[in-house]
Amino acid sequence: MIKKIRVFLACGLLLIPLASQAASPSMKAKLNGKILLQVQSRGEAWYVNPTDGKRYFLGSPEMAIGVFSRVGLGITNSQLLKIPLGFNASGALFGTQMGREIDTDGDSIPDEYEAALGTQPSLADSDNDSFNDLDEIRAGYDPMMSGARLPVSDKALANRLKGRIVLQVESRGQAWYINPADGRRYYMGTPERALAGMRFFGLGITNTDLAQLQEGPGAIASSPDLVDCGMSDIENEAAMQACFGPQFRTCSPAKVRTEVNLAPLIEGIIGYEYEIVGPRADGCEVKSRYTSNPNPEYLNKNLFCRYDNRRSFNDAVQEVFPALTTCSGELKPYLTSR
Ligand SMILES: [Ca+2]
Ligand SMILES: [Ca+2]
Repeated sequence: MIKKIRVFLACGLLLIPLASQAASPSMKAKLNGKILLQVQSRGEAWYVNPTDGKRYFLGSPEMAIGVFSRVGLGITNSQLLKIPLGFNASGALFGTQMGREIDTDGDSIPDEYEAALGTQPSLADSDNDSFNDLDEIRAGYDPMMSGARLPVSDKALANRLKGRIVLQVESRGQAWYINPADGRRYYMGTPERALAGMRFFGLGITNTDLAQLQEGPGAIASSPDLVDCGMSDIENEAAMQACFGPQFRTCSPAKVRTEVNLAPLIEGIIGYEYEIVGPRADGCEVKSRYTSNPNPEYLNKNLFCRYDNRRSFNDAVQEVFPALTTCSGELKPYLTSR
């Protein structure tokens, strides 16, 4: 085998593939944060997650929403407002298909989009200042506060998030795509708008180039029957049996929050949330994140772990922490480096 390769090298026959291999790190960097369409196949869409350089299969628009919730970075509403909004060439809000979506107040912002923007779905002029919501947003005014301007754009923040998917954690986790080309945010929180985004932002890619990127894990299935178990002490077996424990045994969608008061050692509260994603070959996948932490760097970052759901949740967690060998996600390096 080695001999064969040497013969090829000597003949210069490998020059072309070698050249493309040598170019691959920069090609990979260029693809970070992009949405790709497999032109030599049936136009399947992929998203290249800039944090790990892996490609994530978007499949259907519904699946795309599930991928976004896996790879997305949580963002507060006040941060989100500092990233300028993207519009269609016509000046309409990106991805809207008026006439095909419910727009109760007829202000050209569909009801669902109003929820993401924080405006009133039943009032075309949410703050009653005689200017309608869309005109205010386009002119840089706050549609919810008469006379107030929208926050000034934070260029550094927008640049840092270029190519990322961000999730409105203070709302319903809606996804926005920060377009690497213009640093603006484009709403992709519904299947219709995810499809519009895949069509608009999708770049054609050959199967050979696509194959150079490692494939990431699949989407998180959206779970309308997610059970919210509220606040519980996860170390207390009796308390856990009320709601989250049985859901974990069967690996059914549920979430639970837990809180630890750090006083009197230091002032502060650690809040942590667990959300069951679904069954995997080697156990039950659970997504978790800090809901409060004195160190803001830990907030809004996800950790995905496989737990042994033949055991109690507390035992399963004890087994996985602190080595986190069955875990991945943005929070992992923060928890394993010290
Ligand atoms: Ca509306
Ligand atoms: Ca108004």
